[in-house]
Amino acid sequence: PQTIYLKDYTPFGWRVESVYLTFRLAASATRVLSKIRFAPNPDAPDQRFFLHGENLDPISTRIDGSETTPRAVAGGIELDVPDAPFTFEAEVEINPAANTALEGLYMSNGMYCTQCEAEGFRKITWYPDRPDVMAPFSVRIEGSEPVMLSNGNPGASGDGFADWHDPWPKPAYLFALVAGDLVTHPDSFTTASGKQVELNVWVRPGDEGKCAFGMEALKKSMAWDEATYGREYDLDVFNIVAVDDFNMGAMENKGLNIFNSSCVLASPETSTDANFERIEAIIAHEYFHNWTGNRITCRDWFQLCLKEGLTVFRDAQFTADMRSAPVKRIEDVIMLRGRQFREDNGPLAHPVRPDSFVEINNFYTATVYEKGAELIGMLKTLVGHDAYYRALDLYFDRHDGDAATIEDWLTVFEDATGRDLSQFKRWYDQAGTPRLSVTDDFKDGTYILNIKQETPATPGQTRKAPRIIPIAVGLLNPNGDEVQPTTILEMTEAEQSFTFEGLASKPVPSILRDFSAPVILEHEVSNATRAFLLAHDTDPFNRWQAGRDLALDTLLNMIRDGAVPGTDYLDALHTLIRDDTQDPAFRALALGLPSQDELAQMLHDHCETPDPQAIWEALETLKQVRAEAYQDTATRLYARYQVTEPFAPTAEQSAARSLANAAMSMLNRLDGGALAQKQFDDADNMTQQLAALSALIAADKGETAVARFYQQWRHDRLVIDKWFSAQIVHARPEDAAAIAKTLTQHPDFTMKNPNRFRATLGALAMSGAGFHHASGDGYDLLADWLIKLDPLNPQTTARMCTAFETWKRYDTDRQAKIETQLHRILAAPDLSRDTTEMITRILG
Ligand code: HT7
Ligand code: ZN
Repeated sequence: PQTIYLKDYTPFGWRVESVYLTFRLAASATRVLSKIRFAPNPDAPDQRFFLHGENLDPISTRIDGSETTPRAVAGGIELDVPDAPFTFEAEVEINPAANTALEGLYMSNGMYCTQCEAEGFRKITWYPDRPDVMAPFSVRIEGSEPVMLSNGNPGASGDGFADWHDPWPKPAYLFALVAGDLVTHPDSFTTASGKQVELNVWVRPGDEGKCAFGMEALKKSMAWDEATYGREYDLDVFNIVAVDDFNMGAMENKGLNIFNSSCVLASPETSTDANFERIEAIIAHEYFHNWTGNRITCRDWFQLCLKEGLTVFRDAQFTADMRSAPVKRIEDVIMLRGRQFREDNGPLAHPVRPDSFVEINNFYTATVYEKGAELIGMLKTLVGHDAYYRALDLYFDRHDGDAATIEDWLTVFEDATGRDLSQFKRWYDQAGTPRLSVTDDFKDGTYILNIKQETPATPGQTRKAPRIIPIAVGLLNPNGDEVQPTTILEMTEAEQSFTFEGLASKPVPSILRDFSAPVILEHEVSNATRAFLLAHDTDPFNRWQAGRDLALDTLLNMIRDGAVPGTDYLDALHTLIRDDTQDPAFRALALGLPSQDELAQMLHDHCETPDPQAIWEALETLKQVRAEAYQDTATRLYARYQVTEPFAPTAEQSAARSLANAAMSMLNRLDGGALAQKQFDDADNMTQQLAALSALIAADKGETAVARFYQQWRHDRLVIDKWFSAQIVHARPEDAAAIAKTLTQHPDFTMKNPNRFRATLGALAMSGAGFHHASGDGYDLLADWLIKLDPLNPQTTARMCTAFETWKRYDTDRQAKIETQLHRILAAPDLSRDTTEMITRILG
């Protein structure tokens, strides 16, 4: 397969002035008629006329009304065209019913829907399917579907047709069409300038009761973007549609966002608190793309982080404002370390702005999204709050309607602030997670922090230049008072010292507050100091981090030599969780433990070979020891944090439930499952029900609850996804692969639905010691199913190959077993470009 390089970018030879599309819908033979006005692009080096197209049945092609025969070339067609503006017309036939890849126009449960990002539009009709070609689209949909939607504002509609016009020039990846038997949950929003916008959440009949939360989230997002960034909505309608079969979470198509139903449908009975929080964030994310992605889009796919990093940053700001900022930050860092650090330290490491790819779908990664968002956060820290919003105003003013680049973005910041950001740009170009090692000195009232930065080699990049790193630091004196409030140290050298003067005694440093940079901090700190920081730090993130470091230290000692958990950790955590003046959500997070994968990564970082079974056992032992040590506290917390008011998906109620459920899972280890069974029996919401089910499965007492849960929810696909994954994730390691295998034979298992596939095989891949069981059964089963899924859905297959990305961490036996599976997948006949690229990179 061909590799595409950023350095080879050239603009398209033609501008598109207008696009008229007619869809004659038929499940297995949809006709797409296009009429596109092209004019020469004076900025392009040549006027070669190439249009993308894949799996299209050509019916006719005309230039300025005359029939013409295109030349078929790789990935599309070429035509001889006039060297002046002209009209291109084509008719093609496509087969949505046969489209299992879920890219382009496809059917989901009898509903027509599209997914065009990144390169799906070329499966709909001939077109310059690249993000720097922007045009206004007019669409006519002809068919008998009760509801027929496209981008922009509605035009005429009547028996068998509906017209849509989107006045805002957009790239083809933002095109969307939905048609089917849908019902709406309607509402409206009045923008700051007084414009009425009609809002709809469209769902299948029966799901009407699960739309209200999403609609509220949408209205909050619209108001927040006006208040925070001064960005108003720009069409008369905003439609959201829920679709069951979808490769990712949601898609920001102009005026017609399409959502994986798991990311929009919500009700207390069927959704957990975590689901509610995620849905609110994803609705906000897609809505915010209207300005950061749609009005200003990307020049080419190498610039993907321009829209994704910024939009993730914006949605995190939104969640922090709607809920608790420290809790959101801690959750995000847990996720960043679990997914992005893992990626950055393995064979799939790539820069936030990659410089080459084979299949762009493989670059919708934690690095582009989450690390991309961290870069925006660092920029904001470096330039300050006011300058950040000044720069954003300039960005919107200067680039509205553009397909922009990271250079454009950084130039805006340079122009708005006068800062030179050339060193900051390395964050976009260099892969790998920097490691900061810190030592300190104190003499005559002067405290010195010596910091070294180093970034390990990553594929294709052996040498790394030092980056500018904003390191937020505060100092506490030994009685717990803050003697130096948070200050930002700007590290620019490979090694640098920072001095604080006039101190009465040696302070305790609190370094990297609020996780001010996506780095690994290495600093020798005693457990007594960690306990001190857990009790006294004024920065909530670093308080949590101190507790996490204590837990890591305890666990690593247990894994390495079977040490018993020390009292430093147990006592410090106990003091915190007993303190009812502390936010219950914070206490629940402090009770959380590092994942099996994070521990494996830590051991690997210390040049030790992780044993997945030993990691699992250490975690189990620590959970048991904590349960025994905290029994009375857990009993009290469980009673104290029962929510007695009717269920509401608020941060406050969610915090109480998470602490009560953490207490329940401790007590579950001591009472033979009695409390969990009672909670399961009494639950009137999914948060309580699923927590109880998970606890029962983990205690090997889940048989009845598993059967009852299925009976209760067998008609709800999204709840049954939870049923599939809970049985695998909470299984004992030696059982996980066999249970997953049995579940793949369940009548409700289907590999055509990505949610169900992920709930089963994805759950296995995330099950730590279950997936990595020494038998190799987990590897074998996953490989079997990836081979089966690839011909149907390459995008989802390729993404799930990341389960194997950590293979070089493990012992030679496991490595050999995984390598065998990787070669088996690679040898599958007609393996997709997506999966071939992933496996090849993983093999290294
Ligand atoms: N911009 C979207 C990314 C995307 C996608 C979404 C659904 C299915 C396939 C997709 N390929 C790329 C989602 C987002 O970041 O908002
Ligand atoms: Zn996005």
